[in-house]
Amino acid sequence: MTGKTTFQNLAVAGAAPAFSEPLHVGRPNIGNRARLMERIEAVIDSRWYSNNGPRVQEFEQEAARLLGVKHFIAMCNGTIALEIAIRALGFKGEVIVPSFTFIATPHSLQWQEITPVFCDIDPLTHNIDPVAAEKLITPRTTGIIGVHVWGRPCNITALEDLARRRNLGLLFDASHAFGCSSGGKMIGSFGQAEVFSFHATKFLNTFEGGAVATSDDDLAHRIRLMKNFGFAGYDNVIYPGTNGKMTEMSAVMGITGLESIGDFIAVNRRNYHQYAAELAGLPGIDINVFDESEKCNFQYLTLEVDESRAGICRDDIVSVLQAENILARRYFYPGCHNMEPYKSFFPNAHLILPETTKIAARILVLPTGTAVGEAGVSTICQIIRTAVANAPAVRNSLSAR
Ligand code: T4K
Repeated sequence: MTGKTTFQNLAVAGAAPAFSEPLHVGRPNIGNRARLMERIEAVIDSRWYSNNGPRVQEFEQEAARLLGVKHFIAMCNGTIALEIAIRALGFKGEVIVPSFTFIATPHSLQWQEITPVFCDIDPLTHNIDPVAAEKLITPRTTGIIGVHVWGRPCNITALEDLARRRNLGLLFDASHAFGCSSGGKMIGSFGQAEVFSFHATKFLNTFEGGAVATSDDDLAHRIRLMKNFGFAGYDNVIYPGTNGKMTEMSAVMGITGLESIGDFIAVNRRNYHQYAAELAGLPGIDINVFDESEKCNFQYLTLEVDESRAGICRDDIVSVLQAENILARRYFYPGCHNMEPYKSFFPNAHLILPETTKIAARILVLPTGTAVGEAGVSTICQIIRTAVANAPAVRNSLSAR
C-alpha cells in the first residue's frame, strides 16, 4: 500500500495507485499451509490421484457430517455438479432460474437443451422471488433452481411449498453458501439436492471443485454413477455418465480448508463489520446485511450504490477503485438474460425482470477474506468516501479520459 487515499489517479497521469499490487476480489483462502503441504506430499507419494480415492472419501465424510446430510458427492467443479444434479433429477422442458446469478446456473440447463426461464428477484435478498416464480410455471416446467446469492438463503419455505403444490423438482445452487444456515439448519439439506462450488474464489476451495449434497439415497446413487461414466463396478457400465470426479489433490485442499472454516469466517466477519462501520452514513452506499442469528460465511462483501442518493453511479466508483489497483467487481452484471444465447432467445426478458435490472446496475463487490488487512479495508473505505464527496469532479475526470 502507498497510503494515498484520493481519486487523483483519474486526473494525474502516472500517479502511484493506493495499492502497489492489485487487490482482487476472490483471493483464495488457504488454511494451514504446513498441513496442506504435508498432505500434498502424502498424495504424491501414495500414487493414488483420482477415482474416488481415500482423500476424496474423507472430504465427503467430513463435509456430510458438517452439513448434516446423508450424501455429499464431491466433483471436479460446481458447473458439472449442477449439470449432473439437473440430469439426475430428471429436469427437462423448462426450469425456472434467477437471471441474477453466475452464468453457470442457466448454462448447466441450456447445455442439456433444457430452457432456463428467467425469474425476477426479491430486491432485499437478491434471491429468486417465489411469487414471480409461480407466475412463470407452464405445462413444460419441471423444476425450479434457487440460488443462495452471496450466501444469503433463498426463501426456502416458500419455494418448497411452491414445488410441492405444483409438483416440481427443487434444486438449490448453493455455490456461495457453504458454511451458512437457514432456520438453524445447514444449507445443503434443503430441496431435493443442493450444489456447491469449491472454485478457488469460494469460501471453501479445492482449487477447482464442487459437490452435490442430498439425503435422498436413490438420487445419490444415480449421481455417483453419472459422475463416474456410469460404472457400477469393474467392466460394468449400467448408465450413461460423464467424468465429474474430484482429484485427491483437490480433496486435500478441501480437508485442510474445512479445518480452518472458523478462522475464515472470523476474518470475513471482521472485515464485514469494519466496512459497515467505516461506510456507515454514506448516502446511497448501502452494505448488504446478513442475518447474523444464522451461520454466515461473509464471503461476498457487497455494496448497493443508489446513484440518486450517492450522486455517483456504481460504475464510476468501480473506475475510481480500479485506478487505485482495487479490482472491485460488478457481479452479476448485466444479468444472465443479457448474455448469449439468452439475449437472442429472450430479447424481451428485461420486461419481467425489473428488480434484477435495478440490482445488477447497483451491486459492487469489494475485496475481503484473508488477503485484506484492516489497513486495506480502511483505505478502500476512505477512497469510496472521497469519491462520493467529490462526485462531480470524479464524473468530469472520467468523462475527460
Ligand atoms: N453457480 C454460482 C452461483 C457461481 O457463483 C458459480 C461460480 C458457479 C455456479 C459455478 O461453479 P464452478 O464451476 O466455477 O465451480 C468467478 C469464478 O470463476 C466462478 O467460480 C464464480 N462462480 C464466479 C462468481 O466468480 P470470474 O469470471 O469472476 O473469474 P475471474 O477469473 O475473473 O476471477 C475472479 C476473481 O478472483 C479475480 O479478482 C481474481 C481472483 N482469483 C481468481 C482465481 C481463479 C484469484 O485471486 N485466484 C485465483 O486462483 O468467475
